[in-house]
Amino acid sequence: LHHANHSSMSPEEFISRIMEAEPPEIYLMEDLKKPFTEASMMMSLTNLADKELVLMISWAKKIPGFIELSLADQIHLLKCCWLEILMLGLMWRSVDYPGKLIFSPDFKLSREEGQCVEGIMEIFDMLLAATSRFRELKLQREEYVCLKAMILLNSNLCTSPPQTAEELESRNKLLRLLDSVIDALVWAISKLGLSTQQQTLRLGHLTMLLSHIRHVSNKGMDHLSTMKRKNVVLVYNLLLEMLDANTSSSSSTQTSS
Ligand code: AOE
Repeated sequence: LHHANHSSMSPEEFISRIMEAEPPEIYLMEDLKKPFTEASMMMSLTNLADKELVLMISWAKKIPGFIELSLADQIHLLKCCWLEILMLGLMWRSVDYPGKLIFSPDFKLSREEGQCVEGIMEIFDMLLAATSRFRELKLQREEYVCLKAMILLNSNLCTSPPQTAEELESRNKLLRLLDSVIDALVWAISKLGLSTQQQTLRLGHLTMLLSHIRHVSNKGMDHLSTMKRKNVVLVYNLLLEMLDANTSSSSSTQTSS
């Protein structure tokens, strides 16, 4: 049987669906040899990110409406925002630990430990600063899951305009999906017992934080490219395979699991 179309879903229902889509906690499961070297720390970070990216693909597919987008859009969205999504997740895990980055329950780093990797402390500081901002705002789990879905669905929007009828259809679906996520975030904020004006301000503050996350992600990308990692292509093929496996952009009769 088909899942209900996301546009016929209440914001409450939509949020509960994206809450269920949340990936499980990931453990690095490595013997961290301290003190770290540049190579060992980058290796651990990369191993963690590899595991997270696999789960990120399954997460995206569980967002109501995502697999109804064209495969090209699905891939493009994930390619654009994967580091932002990882970073927001990191901030969420770290929000109760001032001064620490909780990459995983068994891999926590302080800014000083970043000293061994050239250029990483600067990124750590930006991540810690954005995390403090979420702490000040007392970010709620419902809001967090909405923001993460917003990052995914918004990442594509200002790129090349749709050319074909199919691209246009996917773009329209994407816009309606973004509406649903914004409605869901507004609903989540309305549950907090704030005045109407305070609700509006909170929505503003939360969405403005997304531009900081984009900024830190761009800085992180620059940093990563100076670290010259080679197997990016490998991850891309994995992405294609995983998205293509259980998805069709043309057939509306296909059932999804
Ligand atoms: C942030 C959050 C998190 O959970 C893990 C990591 C690990 C590495 C960290 C990064 C982070 C924060 C910023 C850091 C970075 C290392 C250096 C940088 C500290 O300053 C990220 C490790 C990234 C490993 C690269 C993996 C290749 C990814 C390729 C993706 C791709 O090509 N496609 C097509 C997208 C796939 C989408 C699913």
